[in-house]
Amino acid sequence: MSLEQIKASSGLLRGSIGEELDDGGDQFAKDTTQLLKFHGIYQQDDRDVRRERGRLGLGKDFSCMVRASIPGGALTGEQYLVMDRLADAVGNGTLRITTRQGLQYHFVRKGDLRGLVRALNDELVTTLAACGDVARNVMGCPAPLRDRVSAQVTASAIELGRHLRPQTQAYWQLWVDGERAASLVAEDGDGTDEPLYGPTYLPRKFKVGFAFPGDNCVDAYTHDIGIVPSVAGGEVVGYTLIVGGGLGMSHNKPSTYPRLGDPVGVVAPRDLIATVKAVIGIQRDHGDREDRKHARMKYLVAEWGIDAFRTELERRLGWPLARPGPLAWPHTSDHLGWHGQGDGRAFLGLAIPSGRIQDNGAGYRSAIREAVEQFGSNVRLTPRQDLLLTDVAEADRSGVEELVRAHGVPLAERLAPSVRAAMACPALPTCGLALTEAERVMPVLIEGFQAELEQLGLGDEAIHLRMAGCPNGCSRPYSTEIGIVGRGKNHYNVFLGGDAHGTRLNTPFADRVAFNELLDVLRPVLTFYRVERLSGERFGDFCARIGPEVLRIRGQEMPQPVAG
Ligand code: SRM
Ligand code: SF4
Repeated sequence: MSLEQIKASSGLLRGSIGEELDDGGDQFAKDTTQLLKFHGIYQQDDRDVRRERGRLGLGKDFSCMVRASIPGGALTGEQYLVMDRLADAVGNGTLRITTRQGLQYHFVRKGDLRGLVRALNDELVTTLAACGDVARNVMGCPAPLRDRVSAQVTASAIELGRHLRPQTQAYWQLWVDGERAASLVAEDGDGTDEPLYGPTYLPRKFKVGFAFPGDNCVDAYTHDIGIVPSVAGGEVVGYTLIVGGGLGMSHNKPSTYPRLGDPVGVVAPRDLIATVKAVIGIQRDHGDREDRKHARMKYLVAEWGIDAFRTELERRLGWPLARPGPLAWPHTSDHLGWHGQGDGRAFLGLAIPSGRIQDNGAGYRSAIREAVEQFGSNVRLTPRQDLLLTDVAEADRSGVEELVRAHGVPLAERLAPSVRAAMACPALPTCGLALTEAERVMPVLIEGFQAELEQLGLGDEAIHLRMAGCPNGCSRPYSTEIGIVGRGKNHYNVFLGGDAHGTRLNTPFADRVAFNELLDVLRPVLTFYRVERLSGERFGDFCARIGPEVLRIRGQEMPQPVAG
């Protein structure tokens, strides 16, 4: 069956999930795995042991990745502690912060799924629509500032997320014994149909994120809909909608490509939800349902052009959209370190390597858990896979710092800027699409990269590097200064020239570079940059100004530093 047929015949995402949960086996049928995604669950297998098990005539070692959808990445301390405890009960003892402010459990056995999803729902944390052909977790700038604008942006992200959630009863019946958690009851229906999505949901995944005015930490141009508030008199007076972003592509398939969205119009706060739904309606009705490699809304926007897209949107809305003005991003922030919240309390942003919360070397898991337990902090997850301990009383600052240090967790100011900016996707051994490693080799890569920078006298420069195990781009490697993208076993393509504010895509620079030659490829360009950059020019801007051809030739002409 095609995925469209699977969705259509599933009875609003029910299929045979219930029967298969009870069948005592270790895996789900192929069609069921497609439906499970809408419930936040991916069937995977441990790729580290695939070959050996095959040699022994054993089947794959199946388990599941379970993704919680957390609007704006905001969790109460109590919710976080339950999620932390569950990581001991199921999976591999880690929690993985995602690039969309979700939290993932890996290696969850089929028999543990019901207990895990129910326990999350007991804490009002849902996995519904964390994956699948629906609007996913609505992102939002995580800084917990207590001014009116921040409060409006966070509240809008949460409210919009509720309106976009699927209405199906299947989720509640399968996982939560038919009872719908009170705060999660969807806004727009009774659960017996899908007024927004229809029975076949969307042609493909759909992503929405709210930036904070002037701060593009959510990478607003990479979403199907990026939402940028405009502020006057200390409050949000409108939202610019950017439509048609998306990063996934396939090597050797030029018809697939990363794309940054285009601003389509400005709407008043009261019209935001209707307008977002109207955009989703366009993708639902016109998105490609034949070819999943061509099904994201970015292709619709690219092929229609933004003017035709706006015309259709205005037709559906019945009113003209105000034209967008220029957007400025003066201070895109990683939100790490100490910051005041504006309410007499403070938050501490901790850099979590590749978002993996674990006790391995440094005690990230213990430090965060104990800080929440002892100081009553709440938690925010950031779009860069980091974590903020929020609502810390001024008097507790030194206590929190001591605790974090005692677990060997470095404070952000002790990390080099490039190290704290680095991101990698999970890749091997869990991701079924990975062509090669990412998260597991990032520590070696970023340490070597930082050593190169220091040798060149660039150690204090914030040069943003993101790595992905395949071209799907889950760590958003194309909207940053250096993208390292899996090409094949142990080989990567290198992209250069994006900017640190996510407003420009990078472009291909080198193909099929072996992992241990990546620094050899970057070193000449970094040397060229050191010698010829303009005053204050960032690395990505330099690479974009010079262009890949000249970078390649001139980089090779540069005298290289002598080791030692
Ligand atoms: Fe992703 C598929 C992990 C953010 C583009 N992504 C996957 C799967 C589920 C693999 C699969 O389909 O079998 C990965 C699971 C790996 C694992 O073991 O955990 C996976 N994606 C992730 C996460 C966990 C990466 C991370 O380092 O945090 C992120 C989860 C976010 C969340 O909480 O929802 C994640 N994925 C992204 C992003 C970034 C973003 O959304 O800001 C992108 C690029 C933006 C975009 O969507 O265009 C992204 N993931 C993809 C794609 C390519 C989509 C496309 O349009 O071509 C796939 C493959 C697919 O959908 O067919 C994919
Ligand atoms: Fe998997 Fe590729 Fe996404 Fe990495 S970028 S998590 S390898 S799909």
